[in-house]
Amino acid sequence: MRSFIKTLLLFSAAISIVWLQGCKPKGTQSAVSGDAAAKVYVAPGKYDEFYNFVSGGFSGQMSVYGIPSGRLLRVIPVFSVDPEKGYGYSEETKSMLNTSHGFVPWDDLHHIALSETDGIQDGRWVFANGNNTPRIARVDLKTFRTAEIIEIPNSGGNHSSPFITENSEYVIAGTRFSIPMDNSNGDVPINTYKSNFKGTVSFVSVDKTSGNMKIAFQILMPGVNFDLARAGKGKSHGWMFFSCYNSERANTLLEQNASQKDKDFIIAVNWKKAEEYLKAGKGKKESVKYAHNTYDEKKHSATSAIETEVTVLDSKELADMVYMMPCPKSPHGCDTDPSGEYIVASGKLAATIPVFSFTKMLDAIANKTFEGEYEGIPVLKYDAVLYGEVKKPGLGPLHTEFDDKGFAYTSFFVSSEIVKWNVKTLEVVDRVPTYYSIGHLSVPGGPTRKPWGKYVIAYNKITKDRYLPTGPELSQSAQLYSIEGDKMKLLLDFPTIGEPHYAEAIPAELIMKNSQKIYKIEENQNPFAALGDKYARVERKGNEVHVYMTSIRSHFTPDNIEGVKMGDIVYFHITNLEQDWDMPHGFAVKGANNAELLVMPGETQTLAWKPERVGIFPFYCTDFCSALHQEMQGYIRVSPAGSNVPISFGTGKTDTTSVATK
Ligand code: K7E
Ligand code: CUA
Repeated sequence: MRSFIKTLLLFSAAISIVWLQGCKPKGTQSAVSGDAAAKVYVAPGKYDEFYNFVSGGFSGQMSVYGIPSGRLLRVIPVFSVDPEKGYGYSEETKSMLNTSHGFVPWDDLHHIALSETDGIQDGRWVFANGNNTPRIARVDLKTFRTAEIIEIPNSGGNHSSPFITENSEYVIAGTRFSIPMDNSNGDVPINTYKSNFKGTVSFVSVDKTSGNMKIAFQILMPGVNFDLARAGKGKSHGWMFFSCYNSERANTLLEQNASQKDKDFIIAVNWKKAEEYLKAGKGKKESVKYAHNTYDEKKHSATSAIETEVTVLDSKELADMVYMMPCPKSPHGCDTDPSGEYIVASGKLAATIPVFSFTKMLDAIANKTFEGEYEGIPVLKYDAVLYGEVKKPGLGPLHTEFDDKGFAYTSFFVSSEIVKWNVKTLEVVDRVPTYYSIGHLSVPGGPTRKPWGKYVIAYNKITKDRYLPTGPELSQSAQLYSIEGDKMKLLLDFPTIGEPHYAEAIPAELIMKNSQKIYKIEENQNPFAALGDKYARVERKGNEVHVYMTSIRSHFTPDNIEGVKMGDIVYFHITNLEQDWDMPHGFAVKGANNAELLVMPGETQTLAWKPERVGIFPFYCTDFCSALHQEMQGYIRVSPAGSNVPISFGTGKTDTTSVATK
């Protein structure tokens, strides 16, 4: 044991030299086999086999690629405003980005979780975390739009999130930074970390039908840093496994101070037990403040509510709910295999990959094989819960995914490689270099009970010389490998948007069959909709001017508007009357301190504009919609404050006396 620690220390010293940069794999030639091109070639007009949902990191968005082609299909705005789509700019979408801190137009999105039924991807929703201002978003895969965002209270840095249980009962979030709880006096010296700072993990329930999220309960935890997690599956369904670091509970220079101990923990949470405690009334209601934003597809608008209470279960007080498994050196990834028996922990500074056994863990709990306590929580004996260690796997293991044949694939940031090993025998069977410094990796279905296999995709932090240079910032990138044979084979590089962290891939047919083509105009309940040209109109309400405008190939109704005065706020409510797939219209007005609107068929969206000078302002359609798209334009006249120009409007006529109101 001691020599193990010694090796570890020597090893981590070696690692820390290359830690910041990662090292270039040996032989950086990209040996691509002859048939690689054929394997990724998706002929024009043909579809990809998988959708790949890729986190955008500090772009705050999620992007969607086709696999195997690597073609970018869409960027879904989630936590950051997106002028391309008007997300966060239109009146209808602004409140999606509301938080208890006010409007927060950006976040850092790391992890993706596709919804599951019976531990198999079901293609209904994809969840994502906002790291900075703790939030979880749900994207509806019928529309590829963000449908809901819930803020997480008692949390600082929502990194360990969102991780989904096998029937999407919960998406789970652990706080990266421990902090004083929201309802306590937060004005404390930072060096009182050990007494005042706490961690939480949050269980956010997902409604089976609507997908609506709700914070069911939180568990109060010791003040460590939660990093990643996976739900148990199959036999371990009902458990959740979190990696954590900084068990030293340092509050400064974590680089050194949080790497003192030779072991941190994998924290096992029995959430079925937590549910029992919750039912038995063992939770404490705490007053907090968090935003819960939902997008209504009929009203085409978001509403934001501030919630004021959560129920907290205390891990110190409630027995048999939380256990700790010692884990070498700052674990990062924490992954469960398809059977649910094995829990793979990747210590960033460790020389081996420990694989824990769920069965042994239950035995150790039953036999009280504890080596002590950590903050009132039983710590299980390492040897009692360990299934075995993958020896000499590589440098800096981060994350592990699984295929359908009993193999695991672990990413190694420092040695820039993917290592394939046998889950049962723990033998390394293959390794391939990645270019360069891989973070997460993804096998289609890799985190579920039923991996689809076929490919592993590397998401790399550094690209160096792989693409044409683009100034100081180079593209981040993904690399696609075939895992069909015994040996992994590099097939393709493709650039990604933002910094990719986690991603999930899912067979295309699970999603494309449900893809929505239009919003039905007769179902449009936006209070500002004009459901036909005859309802188009302009109304003054004090200093607000409401323009109820329709768009259809290739004109706006109305397209000439007068009677707006300085000091007014103009609301352009645009209803797209089209009922054809792929027929959005855009809307932009000169000088607006805003973005465009991009309005889908049957939808209504609103742009607010405060004119800042007198004159004639053109507006036009931004999305090339027909041969006469360029003719799809109009003018709005702004007169001085106090002018007596009356409100008037029209398209091709000036008689606006008979206008229906909806
Ligand atoms: Cu490893 Cu934030 Cu999942 Cu990035 S994290 S790599
Ligand atoms: Cu409508 Cu271009």
